[in-house]
Amino acid sequence: MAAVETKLEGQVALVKIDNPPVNAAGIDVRIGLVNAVRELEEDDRVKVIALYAAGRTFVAGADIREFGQPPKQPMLPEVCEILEGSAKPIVCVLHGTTLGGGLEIALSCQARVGIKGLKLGLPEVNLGLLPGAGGTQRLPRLVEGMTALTMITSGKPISAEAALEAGLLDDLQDGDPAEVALAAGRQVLDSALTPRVTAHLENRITTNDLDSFRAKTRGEVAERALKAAEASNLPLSDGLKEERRLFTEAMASNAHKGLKHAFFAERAVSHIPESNAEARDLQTGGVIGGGTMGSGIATALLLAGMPVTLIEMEEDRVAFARDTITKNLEGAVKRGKLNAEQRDATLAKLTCTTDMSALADADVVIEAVFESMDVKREVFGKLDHICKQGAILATNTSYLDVNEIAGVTSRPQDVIGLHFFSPAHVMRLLEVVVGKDTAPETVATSFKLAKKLRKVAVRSGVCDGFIGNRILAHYRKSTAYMQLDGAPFEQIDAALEDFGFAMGPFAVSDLAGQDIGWVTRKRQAAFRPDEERYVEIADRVCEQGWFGRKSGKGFYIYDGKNRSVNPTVAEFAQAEREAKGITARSFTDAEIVDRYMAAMVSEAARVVEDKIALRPIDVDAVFLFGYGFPRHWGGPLQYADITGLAVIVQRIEQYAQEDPYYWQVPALLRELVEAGKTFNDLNKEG
Ligand code: 3H9
Repeated sequence: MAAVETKLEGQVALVKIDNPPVNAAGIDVRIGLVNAVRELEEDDRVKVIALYAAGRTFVAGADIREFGQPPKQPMLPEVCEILEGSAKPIVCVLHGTTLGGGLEIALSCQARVGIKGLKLGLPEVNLGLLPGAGGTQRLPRLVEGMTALTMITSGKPISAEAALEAGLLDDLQDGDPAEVALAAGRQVLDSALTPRVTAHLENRITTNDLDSFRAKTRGEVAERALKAAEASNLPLSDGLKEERRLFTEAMASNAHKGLKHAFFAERAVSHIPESNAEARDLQTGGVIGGGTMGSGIATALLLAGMPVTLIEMEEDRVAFARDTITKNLEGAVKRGKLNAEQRDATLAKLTCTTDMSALADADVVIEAVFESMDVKREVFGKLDHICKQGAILATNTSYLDVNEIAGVTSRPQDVIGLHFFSPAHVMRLLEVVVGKDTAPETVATSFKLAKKLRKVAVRSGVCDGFIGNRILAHYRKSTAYMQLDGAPFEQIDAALEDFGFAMGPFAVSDLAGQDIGWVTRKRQAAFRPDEERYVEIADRVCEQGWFGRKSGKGFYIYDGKNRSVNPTVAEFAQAEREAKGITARSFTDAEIVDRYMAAMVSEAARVVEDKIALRPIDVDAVFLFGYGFPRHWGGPLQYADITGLAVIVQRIEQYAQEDPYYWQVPALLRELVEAGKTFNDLNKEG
């Protein structure tokens, strides 16, 4: 099958792009388009060219997999110039998601017809880039400056209706792309559609537009995109040159490397060994436990259109759960995800009861009760008796042994961990924890469920904390060590927020509630190795009843929306230093980030080494979608690749001079450095 095919219908030449899955403008499409236009220009029978695409969408952009590879001619900017310079008018019919290079192709044609449901956008900034095939120069010649600047710098798509109103589309139709293309070609022949060459139109970005965008545009990526758009004031050929220069600069940036990796991470995680197993159809859901987590999970299932039965122990807890879910759905109305009618219809699908036998017909039951093995064992023993055969029995535990939980049932093949992140109806990550006896069908069904819930599912093996919390438990200690050694906690938070985390680790503890970590530390005390350093500052804080936001005080003091540093924390730190004979020293912000990241990368490498995660990119996805990891770094192991693995090893070895127990170079990291490989090489292998 050729990526581009031509067919004559009288004087209209239909040119079809067919490059599944998303018709990306890879080399075959580019060559095909150039050849088609060249041949049709010579064909006297043809008066109009109508360009469209097969499948679910018109071209969704340049082929991202080609980025970073040696360039293949013709490049997309040249293809666009050839389309724009065509001796015969080209009308382009757009459907699905016409994005990036796809929209740039359309901008270079002489007329554009949309098909209802179409979305159009220039999402290049989401990849750390800017439109690089004339988008920053041609779009402002077709639409008003403010619209063009918004699309170029935000990356957000607009609807077909908005595009029609803005003048980006000449017409909007309903129907099959091939039929609409033929009709559009005939409209051009009949002069019902007037072709225009975008290059001949005036740029519509004004000085005022630029001033207002300069005032609000933040960050290297958007600023670079704005600069390119500004060049549309120049003659088109000069503007295109400036766009190319800035695009090349963006391509070499770390932000692009990280963001491209994040794009692929979201998709790569669905490639699992169980992909070919038959996934069951899940129509109805059950949730046990109506606390924040259970109610959030129930909300997520309801928002995916599933009827849900929620079980709580006491009647007042049942009422609380229903109330929480109602509030969650109200939030969805406020965010524009539901209207009032849909909210009511969704709530009508919820049953809250104390009677566990109501779960008998559920296709999937997710347990979200108190984190205690005894409680979980009891719940799963009951589920084994109540639930129908073939139902998925899932635990939302965040660290307990899924194999032990499965072991109390007569059907461990149907038991799996589905670890949601709070708030469960908002956070995108779902860790799918596969036990030793979990059947491939159960795994495949869980991934299908995640898709229905619009979550990013990542496959994890069984270990304490699975992928995310295991790594978190390790690197979180590095912040306590730095705090004891002299770095004020607010400096640590600020340095990491500056690096790109939405919140520093101490602010996160305050938000989550410090009592949770305190309970865990007490539980672990008996098993803590003698060589391990232990920092007591957080315990002192908890002993005062200062658990964070919910008690008005923690590391910070909270006053409505404002927070200030709790000065007593520094006193606790100093007292512990004096007791342990430690002299406080200062840390630079860069050192704080280096240590924190080295600790995170160490445990992440061990998680890959232990085969808890399938690939390094799975760990990256966990952190991007569940832990607020800065997207422009692409995840902890992509950060390690960008920084250089040898540099990370060298840092760990340097820190190990003061604490050889905590700072150990993982074997995998050392092997990669010795072999001159990166984590991304492992992604390609696996
Ligand atoms: C650009 O255009 C630069 C130009 O300005 C200048 C050039 C000089 N390339 O998301 P899905 C794959 S930058 C290659 O699951 P959906 C994807 O990896 C580009 N592959 O489907 C996945 O593969 P797999 C600007 C691509 O229906 C499969 O297609 N454009 C590309 O949920 C299915 O994808 C963008 O940034 C691509 N461009 O969503 C648009 N796109 O099955 C990026 C997708 O092996 N794409 N794949 O894992 C999207 O936003 C979504 O894919 C889309 C479909 C909305 C189109």
